[in-house]
Amino acid sequence: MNSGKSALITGVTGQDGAYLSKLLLEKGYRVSGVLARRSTDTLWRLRELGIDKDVNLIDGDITDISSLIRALQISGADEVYNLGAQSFVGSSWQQPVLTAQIDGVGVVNILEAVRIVNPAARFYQASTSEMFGLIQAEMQDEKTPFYPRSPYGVAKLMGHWATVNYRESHGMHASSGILFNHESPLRGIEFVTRKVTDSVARIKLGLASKLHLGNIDAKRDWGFAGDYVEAMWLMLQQEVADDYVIATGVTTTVRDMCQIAFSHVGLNYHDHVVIDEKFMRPAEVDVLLGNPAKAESALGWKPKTSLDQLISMMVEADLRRLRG
Ligand code: GDR
Repeated sequence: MNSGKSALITGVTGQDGAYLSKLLLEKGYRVSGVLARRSTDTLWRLRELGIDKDVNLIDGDITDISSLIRALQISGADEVYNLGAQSFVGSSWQQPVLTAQIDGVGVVNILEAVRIVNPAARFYQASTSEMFGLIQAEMQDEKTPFYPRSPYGVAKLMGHWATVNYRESHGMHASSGILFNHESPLRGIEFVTRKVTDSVARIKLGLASKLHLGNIDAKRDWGFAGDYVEAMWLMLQQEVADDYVIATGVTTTVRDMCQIAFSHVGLNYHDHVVIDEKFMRPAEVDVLLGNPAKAESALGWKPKTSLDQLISMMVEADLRRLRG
């Protein structure tokens, strides 16, 4: 089934890029991805989903506008999904300028490239609940004021407002998805859920005994990345571009998430988790809880996967990988 549509994804080798590529391929899109050659085995996620041969990879980088213009010309994209980012909050204190260049100025680069090459293309920006940071309302929605708490959150806020501004200044179909934490078996190992599920599998198999974590009292609204990429696509199918919070409406401490993961294999997290100052952040986002009501009423989108199901899926995948 060929939809005749073409999509370009930055960050195509990341967790969301891989799931979104799969979704769009299933919908009959031609899918191209901007491949930033920064790291080694960058294609493992596309390989795990069995689509590494189906995505057209174009060398480029979000910090290089000329490469984005070229990628837009080659792909002939009608839909552009900007998922490329320095996405680890913790690293943003060590690399604040690079984070600003990729997550802030990079968004202006791609918006400008779209405006020059094909201003009628629809644009999605990966915004984040980290923009709420020090929360200004118990439950955060599209109207909640922002208060970022990390160089990452600050840079993402620039990208968010740039997206709104291109919509309002140039009439572009540019939408910003304010996604709360979303996880999967394809999550990078540096993020807390995957760090926990990988450790749980290692401990269960006798390959490790301790898990060092930072602030386990932090609370997050965790959903499944596979559900969240559907919301991205839905945003670009609307007649009018807009901004949407994508979340589950449930918040859980890192501690309780650990408990779910360890108990899935019959272990007690108390016996294995060690608190390590090294993983504490200079400024923390203590609690996030999103209200996805607008996404439900306007997009017909609802999360389908509970945290229990998500963590079980991740622990099982890590057990399989380590056994294999
Ligand atoms: P986050 O995700 O910063 O919310 O951003 P992460 O999983 O890194 O942290 C979640 C919370 O867990 C606490 N924590 C630890 N975190 C990590 N990574 N490692 C630890 O050992 C650890 N111990 C405790 C953190 O302090 C934090 O409170 C993610 C990223 O994917 C962003 O790119 C995205 O924008 C947001 O989610 C939505």
